[in-house]
Amino acid sequence: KMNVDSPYMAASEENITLLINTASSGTIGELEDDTISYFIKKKLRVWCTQPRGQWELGTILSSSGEEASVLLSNGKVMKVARSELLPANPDILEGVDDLIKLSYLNEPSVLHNLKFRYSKEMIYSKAGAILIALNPFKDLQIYENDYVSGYRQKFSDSHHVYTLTDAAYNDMIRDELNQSIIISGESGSGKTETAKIVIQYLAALGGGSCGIENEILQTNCILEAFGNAKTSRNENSSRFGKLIEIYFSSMGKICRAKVQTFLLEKSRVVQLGSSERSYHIFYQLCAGASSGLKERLNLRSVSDYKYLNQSDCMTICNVDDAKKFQHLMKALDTVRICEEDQELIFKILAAILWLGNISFQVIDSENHIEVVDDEAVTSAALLMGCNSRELMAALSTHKTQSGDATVVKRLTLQQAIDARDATAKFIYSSLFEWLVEQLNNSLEVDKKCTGKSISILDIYGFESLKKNNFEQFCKNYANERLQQHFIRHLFKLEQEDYESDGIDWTKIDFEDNQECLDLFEKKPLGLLSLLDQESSLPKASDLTFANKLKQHLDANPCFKGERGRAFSVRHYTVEVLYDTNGFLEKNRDTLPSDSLQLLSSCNCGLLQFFSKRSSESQSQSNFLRTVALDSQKQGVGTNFKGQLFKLIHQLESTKPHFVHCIRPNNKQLPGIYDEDLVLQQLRCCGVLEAARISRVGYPTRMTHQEFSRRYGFLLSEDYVSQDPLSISVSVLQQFHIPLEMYQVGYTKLYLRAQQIGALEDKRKQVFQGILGIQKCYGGYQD
Ligand code: AD9
Ligand code: MG
Repeated sequence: KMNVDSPYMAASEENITLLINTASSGTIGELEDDTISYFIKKKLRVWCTQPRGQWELGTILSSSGEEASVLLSNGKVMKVARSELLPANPDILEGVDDLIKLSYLNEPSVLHNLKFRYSKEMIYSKAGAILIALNPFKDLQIYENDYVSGYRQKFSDSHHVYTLTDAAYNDMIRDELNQSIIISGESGSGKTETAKIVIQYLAALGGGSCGIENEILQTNCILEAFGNAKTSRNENSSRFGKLIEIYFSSMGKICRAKVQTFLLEKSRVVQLGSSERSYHIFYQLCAGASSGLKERLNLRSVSDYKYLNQSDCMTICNVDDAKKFQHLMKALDTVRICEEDQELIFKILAAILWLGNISFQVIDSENHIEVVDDEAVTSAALLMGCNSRELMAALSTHKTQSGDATVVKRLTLQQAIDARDATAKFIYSSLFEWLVEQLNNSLEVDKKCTGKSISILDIYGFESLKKNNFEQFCKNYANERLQQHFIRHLFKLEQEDYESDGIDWTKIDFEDNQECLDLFEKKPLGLLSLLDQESSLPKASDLTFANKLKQHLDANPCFKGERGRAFSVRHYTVEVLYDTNGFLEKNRDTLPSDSLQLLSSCNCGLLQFFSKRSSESQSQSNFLRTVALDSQKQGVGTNFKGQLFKLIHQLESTKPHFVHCIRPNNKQLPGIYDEDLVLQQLRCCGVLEAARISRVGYPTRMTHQEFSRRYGFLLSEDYVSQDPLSISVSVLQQFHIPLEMYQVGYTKLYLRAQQIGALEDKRKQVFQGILGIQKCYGGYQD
């Protein structure tokens, strides 16, 4: 339906429906310009840009030249430049469940729509292929068992994580293809909760007799205890990325699972920001250990340990750490970690806490130290299974070999503190890795099961803080990589697919982030390579690193050298300012050879194992014996890059389903919708572009063979053609699918949203008629 006044829409003041003609060659810019003329002429509702960048809704009263008088909703009349106006959607579209249904997909309209839905506790919406989830910051009664069965049986078609998970499950069964559910969003936006909801639904769907679904849920509980912590943004913030793969048998039942983790934030073990805590497990252990266990570990309260009491925050409101500890013990039992190993884990945790209490005394003018021989040393040594003299020596001296002689050098205060903290970090991260392995052993219930899988990715979101350092650098790089995966999937692949199949496709501009990825990844002059090069130079410092970046990268449009040790990166989201302070040390991540030797001599089997494995993986280089990174050796950043490449490669062989979580306010409170904050997140994730492409695109694609096989039998009996393409076209014609609702490619049929549903209904009806069955299971099952 076209309107005579505007080529782009069929409009009346009450009801505006369609606007885009896909075959039009007009650009989006031209289109909006014409639309505004139309709005001014018809005196419709518009969004007016306010000086602070926000928008207010108003109605055009009159116009002259480039200005219009607008009646705002607060009764005031304002003169607004034409360029500051954006079309508003008609009332009838208030709160639509999919942003692609909005006639005008501009920022204020999207913001307003989500706000409207949030105020009605409708936290899920779609933006074409993406599910948007707004964190409600309160328990909504929408996840109970009756909801699970309701969504499974499709009694409800409202958007929900359950709908998306159900689709992934059905796609996996139908197409025999691995699926992935990629959950992104900023810290505190609800990624981890969403991942749990996905798993809960899959557990309900694919639960079998072996109880593995419960083990998966308990695995989550254990990972959270060891890998989550209270931060200023989120009381249960994941400080690692995770991918959980859940495998299903041919009967659609869960048969095994696997967890992969990425880049645990080690520094948290030894250093905390204000109002932040270390990993939950430390507080749970101190609060919940039985008196017997406390005695065996010589365990004190949280406030007695420096690693924990350096922050002003030791408890979390409404969280009972002791009770959580009881849950954890049960979870460890469920995943069959034996009591002996549990005791070992707790022993190692207590040893880390006592290590943190070890202090040093300066003994000369050159700041050399000796270890204060107190309860901290004896307790740590006892728990680690070593001699306290040896522990003191490892933390206060550095031994090197010179010919046959051993040269012993005393450490300075800073070196000793670094050695102690490096040891604590190494032990904790090794423990975390080992634990993940144990969990995986337990989740491999049916090793032989080679069925298909659904992978759930819950990875740290993009971060732009006041002060950004190595951790943000790695996280933001990971987000760039994932963003490219997202762009590839939604934009590049779709477009290429349409074009190569010869269908009419109006090109849509989208931003690719390859330039920014190159800034990180190029060899030898990318951020990660330069970081490794600098890490291999013994005399290098964070400042020389910053200077090197400025020297080599200043011409790159995504890079900006800043004053002193700082630099900025223009990410796909926003520009982020990084401080190189600590970059080299964190990238090298060295454990002094003296500490490593000490660990190998401990009579605690786990510590011996950690040190042995570490020496083996480093044995090709002399990495641990020098302060600088061996030139052959990869630093933490490059290693992480390798992990990410593997992850992306793995995801590329799956059909992705995207969830984007949004944090509506910084207060972690229900009912508050901070427009600026939401907008900034929407801009960061490309939701608007994605919605735009889904609207003009054809979300359903089937080869002519697939289509004719599935629907060909619906044709009347006298239809004779055997050619799949002709059969497909005849089916569409027979069921009066409007011409603008599909396109016929060389190999595939492209259908607009909802068309396949109509055909499926027809198919089901015919089946029911033929077979007399009341219910056709699942709709898409053959
Ligand atoms: V981080 O990057 O790991 O710091 P996440 O994982 O994005 O972050 P998380 O899932 O931990 O955020 O959610 C933060 C908090 O929001 C939770 O602890 C809940 O209190 C709250 N939340 C999130 N999603 C929901 C939900 N669907 N229903 C109720 C929720 N509360
Ligand atoms: Mg999380």
